[in-house]
Amino acid sequence: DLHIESIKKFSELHPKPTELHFQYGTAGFRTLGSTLDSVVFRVGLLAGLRSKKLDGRTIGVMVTASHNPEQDNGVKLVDPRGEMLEASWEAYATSVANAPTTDALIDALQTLVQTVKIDLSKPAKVVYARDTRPSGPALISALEDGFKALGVEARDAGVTTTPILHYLVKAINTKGSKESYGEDSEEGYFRKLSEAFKKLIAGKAKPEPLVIDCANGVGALAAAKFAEYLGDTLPISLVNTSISSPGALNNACGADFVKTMQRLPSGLGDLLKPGQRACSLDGDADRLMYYYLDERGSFHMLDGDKISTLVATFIVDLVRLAGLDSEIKVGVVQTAYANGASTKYLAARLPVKCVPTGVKHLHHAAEHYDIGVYFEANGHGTVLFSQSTQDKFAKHEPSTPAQSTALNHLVNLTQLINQTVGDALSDMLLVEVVLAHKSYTGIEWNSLYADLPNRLVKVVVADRNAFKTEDAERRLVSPSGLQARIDELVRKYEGGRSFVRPSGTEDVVRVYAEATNKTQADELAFRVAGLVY
Ligand code: 16G
Ligand code: ZN
Repeated sequence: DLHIESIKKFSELHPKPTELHFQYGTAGFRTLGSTLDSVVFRVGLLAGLRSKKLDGRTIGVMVTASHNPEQDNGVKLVDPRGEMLEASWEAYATSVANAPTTDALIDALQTLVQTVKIDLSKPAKVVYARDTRPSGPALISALEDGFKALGVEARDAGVTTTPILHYLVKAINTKGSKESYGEDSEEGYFRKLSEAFKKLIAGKAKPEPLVIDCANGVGALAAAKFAEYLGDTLPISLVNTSISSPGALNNACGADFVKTMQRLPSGLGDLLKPGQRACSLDGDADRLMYYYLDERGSFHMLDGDKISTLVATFIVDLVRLAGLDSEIKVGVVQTAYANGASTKYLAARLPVKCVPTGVKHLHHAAEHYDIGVYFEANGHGTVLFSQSTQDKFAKHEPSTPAQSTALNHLVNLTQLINQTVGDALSDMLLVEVVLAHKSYTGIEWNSLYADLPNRLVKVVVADRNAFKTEDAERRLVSPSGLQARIDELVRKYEGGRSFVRPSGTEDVVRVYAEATNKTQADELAFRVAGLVY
């Protein structure tokens, strides 16, 4: 049964704040950490039920608010293969989180059990972790109360990155099978990735040190541990590692700051020599931004689109060199935020698809390719190798030494890349591999194509739900008439492109614009914002 008495007892300790409404969105539940106690407790119950529904396979729970300010927190569920929670459960999660009282909570849970036909006699297993936020420990206790209330067998993965938690979920669920994803521990993750990295860069010139901005978050802990496994194969220097200084997390640093402000994070100014590459992680280490300063001290950003083009073209070349290009097709997935110049560069070389914002959309679209490369411009992304592609790698008999080398590289890439979700540390090693193979500095990488100047603004509106989009968020269907007025404006700008979409994580509408020069891009963005307001 549902352990109703025990759920009631624990639920009384975690009452829902009456005035608040919570929504399981693109990033799970995310808001002020101090308001999330009841939500996280209930997510503990949900995770247990999700596991029972999936025959006792292990579900992941991550407590993080990623790049958000330190006072925010959040919680999301990870499905057994290390992927985002299945979309249909987002609505169940929302209704369970919003049940106003303990009795209403019991009702919501019972409805869920009946609707999706959960066999309550099945075991429930969960693995959970948190980032470094000060509100984390208390929220973890609430989560554990949820586990106790339902009798969940729970494993505490401690303080770790979001992508490592995703890795653990997949490793636990594939343990002992022929699809084993690796040892189910943080050490297993570091060992797997560092071994693949060492094979991939064997014989390549040793790069100059890489400076990593850890956003004063959990990435600092993971990167420091990783450094021990990487040894001198990749000299790194960590900055913004103050995980316990109040207010430091994501403050003027980290991947989101760099992408949004298009400038150097604090703490790096004096460290970088001209041309030396550096990168920023975000608060839970699932986003990555590269950049460098040129001789004149100007900042150049290498964002998710630049990573995507670098990686996709490298993989296409390897597939061809391995003699597999007639059997294995590489494709790229982007969102409307991808810089128009990146789309043009990629589309001249391989299939490119545009999907709505949010990792789950990109991930699912990438699964349709033999090898699917997906990155959001904000630096979140990964590469997926389909099972049949991996089988082809295993069976293929190379006919020349060059083919054999390329094939080995591809196999090692499947080990280096965290295929469950975007992973800043794994992506960073991937970028380093490509740069080493191509003997590129950041400057050569950046010169593959020139970004179109662009501008992103947010607009506070009375009701963002009034904004509905189509064509992968590139066009508005409502409010009616607005898209036609945007089109009319865009036509006046050379190389102009603009779109408007409601945010999935903030109560605002976002306006993106690009044009052939910066002034025009800014002006277009503000004029479109003027139409929205
Ligand atoms: C979340 C998404 C990210 C997306 C962003 C857009 C996940 C894990 N994260 O952070 O992919 O780019 O939301 O935010 O799906 P927005 O809807 O507020 O623009
Ligand atoms: Zn993140």
